[in-house]
Amino acid sequence: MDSQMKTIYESVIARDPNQPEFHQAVEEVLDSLGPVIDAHPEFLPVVESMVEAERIIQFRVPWYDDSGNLQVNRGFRIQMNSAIGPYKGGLRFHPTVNQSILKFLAFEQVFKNSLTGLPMGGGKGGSDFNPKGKSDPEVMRFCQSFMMELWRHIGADLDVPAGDIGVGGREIGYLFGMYKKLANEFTGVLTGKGRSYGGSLIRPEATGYGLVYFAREMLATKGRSFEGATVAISGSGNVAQFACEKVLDLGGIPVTMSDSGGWIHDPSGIDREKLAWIMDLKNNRRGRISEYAKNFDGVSYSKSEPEPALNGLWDTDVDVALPCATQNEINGEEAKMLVKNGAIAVAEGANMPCTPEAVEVFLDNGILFAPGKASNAGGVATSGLEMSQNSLRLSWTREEVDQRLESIMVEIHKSASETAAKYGMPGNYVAGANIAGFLKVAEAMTAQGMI
Ligand code: NDP
Ligand code: 2IT
Repeated sequence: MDSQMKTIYESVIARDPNQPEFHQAVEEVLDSLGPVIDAHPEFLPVVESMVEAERIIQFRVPWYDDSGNLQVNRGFRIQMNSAIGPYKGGLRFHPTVNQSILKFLAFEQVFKNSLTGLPMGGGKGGSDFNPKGKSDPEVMRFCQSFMMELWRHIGADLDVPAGDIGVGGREIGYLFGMYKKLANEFTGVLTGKGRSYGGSLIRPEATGYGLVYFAREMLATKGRSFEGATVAISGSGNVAQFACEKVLDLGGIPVTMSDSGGWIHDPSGIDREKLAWIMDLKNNRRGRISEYAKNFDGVSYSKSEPEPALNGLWDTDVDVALPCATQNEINGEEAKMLVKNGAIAVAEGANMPCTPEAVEVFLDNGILFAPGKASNAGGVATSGLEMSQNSLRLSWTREEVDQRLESIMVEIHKSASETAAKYGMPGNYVAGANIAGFLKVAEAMTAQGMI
């Protein structure tokens, strides 16, 4: 890392020594920015400022469970950067949620949203609430209590949350209903809404579809495609499901999926019928992926270790890997397994699923590697399209939204690869995405007087 960047990195650690995920996300970006600051020394103060959130909101979320007991969770919203548009980014409900994880996600979101070319700043929020095993009324009461505080901090022109881990259509519906009641207005304050109340077609599919569009562009630079390619996918939630669907559309063969309990390997391929079964299992029955191995022949199921990493999923013989579960799920050793097994490309569907060691292994071994802030940007990009439709008070067709999504992903690929080449790191999508995302925000912050 460049010495000026190192000084900034050390000050970030000194300010918040107990935020390892945030440090990791900052380090990855600062590692890329040295050459930009050499070319634009005037942007050094921008870097110093960007690593500090504009505003952090933390609040108590009390709610009553079905047995009448009071439960108390913690809610957050990190408003990271509003230089190029209203704060925008998802809400995560997962027991591991804390300020470090949400700051890392909000920081990534700033660069990702800039890359989409749409006017969106970066934010993230959520709670340590665990939706698993909760009844619908419990989830509803929690969401209503969460919004009872959050509503005063958000707005269609101020901060527009959406889904992330543990927050899907059901939660967005409950959150939107409560916002509408409290604010006494119907606006596009959340994205990922249901179709009947202002949601965009393709938003549920967008992150997974966009990921595969991006990976397709990356593979094409080496004359490769998804046709006949074997694909390892982790996760079995929103991003994983629609990544799987688009891989099938493009002629690929998905062979793995996972959840926090373990992972399945289906050597004959997860076809459309099996994928529909997984979608029903996960979205309606809220069951475990282990059931897949009981339901279909020739499938192996392995339990995960307590940690998301080191669970063996990545030691499969595949051409492409699409990690779509959570942060730090592929470590250096697992990256080496993918290299050994002949993988040609890794594209991040999740946010920061590859550790810095894993990324180094991919780059050193000439594996095509797409960082999440570029390859999973299709979700938030389509959220941006939902905001546009809400402002226009009309809705576009599936085809129109999908075409816009696809062209945004093609543009992000182009911008990341051209920027990497311009700064002397051809093929390095990490550097390309960080630099391209940074430059737009840096110009806007400078023009606005660095406030
Ligand atoms: P979902 O909640 O729909 O699915 C998450 C999946 O990952 C589930 O299968 C879940 O298993 C698994 N998972 C979550 N945490 C862990 C863990 N600690 N260890 C092992 N497995 C885990 O979330 P999404 O699909 O929306 O999000 C997945 C990733 O994609 C996240 O990193 C998110 O930030 C990122 N992302 C999401 C976008 C979106 O539009 N939704 C946009 C861009 C990025 P289980 O059900 O057992 O918990
Ligand atoms: O990480 C992400 O980009 C998301 N969870 C989607 C955010 C959004 O506002 O659609």
